[in-house]
Amino acid sequence: MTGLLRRWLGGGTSPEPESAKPKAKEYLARVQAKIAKLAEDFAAGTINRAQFQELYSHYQREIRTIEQMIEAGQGDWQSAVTEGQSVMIRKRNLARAEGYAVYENESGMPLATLGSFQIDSALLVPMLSSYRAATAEIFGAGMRSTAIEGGRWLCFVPGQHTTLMALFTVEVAPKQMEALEHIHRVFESANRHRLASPPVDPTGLIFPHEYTLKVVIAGDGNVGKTSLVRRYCEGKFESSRVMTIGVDFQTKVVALPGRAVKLSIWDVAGQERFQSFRAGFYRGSRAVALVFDVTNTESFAHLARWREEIAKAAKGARFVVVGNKLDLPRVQPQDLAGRFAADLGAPHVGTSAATGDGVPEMFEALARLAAGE
Ligand SMILES: Nc1nc2c(ncn2[C@@H]2O[C@H](COP(=O)(O)OP(=O)(O)O)[C@@H](O)[C@H]2O)c(=O)[nH]1
Ligand SMILES: [Mg+2]
Repeated sequence: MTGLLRRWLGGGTSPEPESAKPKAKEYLARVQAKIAKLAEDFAAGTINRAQFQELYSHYQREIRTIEQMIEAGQGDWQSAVTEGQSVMIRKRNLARAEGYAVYENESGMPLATLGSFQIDSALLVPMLSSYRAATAEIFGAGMRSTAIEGGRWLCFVPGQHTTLMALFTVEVAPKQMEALEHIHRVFESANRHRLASPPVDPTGLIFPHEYTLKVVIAGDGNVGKTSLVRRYCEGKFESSRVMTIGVDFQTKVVALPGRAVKLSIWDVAGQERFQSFRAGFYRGSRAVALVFDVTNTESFAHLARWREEIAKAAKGARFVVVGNKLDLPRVQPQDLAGRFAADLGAPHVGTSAATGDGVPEMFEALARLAAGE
């Protein structure tokens, strides 16, 4: 309890209306309880330092503001209350996994990367080997994490055959690190036969994920749906492609904060003539990308119809609005798309399947929505 608060709760000569006082007192006590809970959360490792620090100062600020308003005799202290903001602070400071990389201990070579693991290998390789030398000495030292350039954090999870490295946007909370350790343990045990007989063929490995979530890529024909999926799943782009007939689907493990989920990505043909059997494909989807082509206003105008058709078949599906072909001169005004997305409560992402810009963001948004984050 702060000195100010104690002074205030202890009585004193506050000039505010008597009725406001017990309520304010009650509210301040609730904030104090939240601070106590915050300390518990940090001690339990469920939040990181940035989350603790900012939430703590948020609560302190709130207490101080209310106290000052009460002292000044302002009855409307409730207007200063910002409940709900703490959720935003927690979210803003949550460490998000940008990507994972699995290195083979024996050869020091990368076996696989998931998500975007953009880190200079001139930095990485010496770090990895000095890290491995250190853990060999301090047996059982377990996982480590370290700050790297740009405020990002790199986590190391040593295993028998491989080392998992995970790149996070900010410092991770201990619980997230535990989750990583768990993922890696499952990875090593599931792949132990392949890992034990080098050279390891990375294509034969399986990557643990929590569950498979179905997502759908919808929108008119020719907006670039198939190209976006190809770019994300196969890392390539072909400028001339045969139009999609019917439906295609691919799966891909996506890195989310401290965990991985597998998306099964359904690419629905945009052609009107297939509408009769489209409904079936929407069923069970958790998140949907409504894709339009920024050089084609009609493709944007049709999104409302796509949304309606999908909402009927997949109740509760969430949406992300995607403007593709950003590498070309834009015709569809950006603010209209932004407003359309905001009305749906949907994120709005700009992409280019041709250059790859925005593509990971699009699929991560889908994964987060599908996972219910
Ligand atoms: N310049 C450019 N062309 C694209 C992009 N995405 C797709 N295309 C092209 O647009 C056409 C239609 O793409 P496709 O993926 O088949 O569209 P879909 O019918 O929605 O699946 C193809 O010729 C692609 O090469 C992009 O981001 N930029
Ligand atoms: Mg297609």
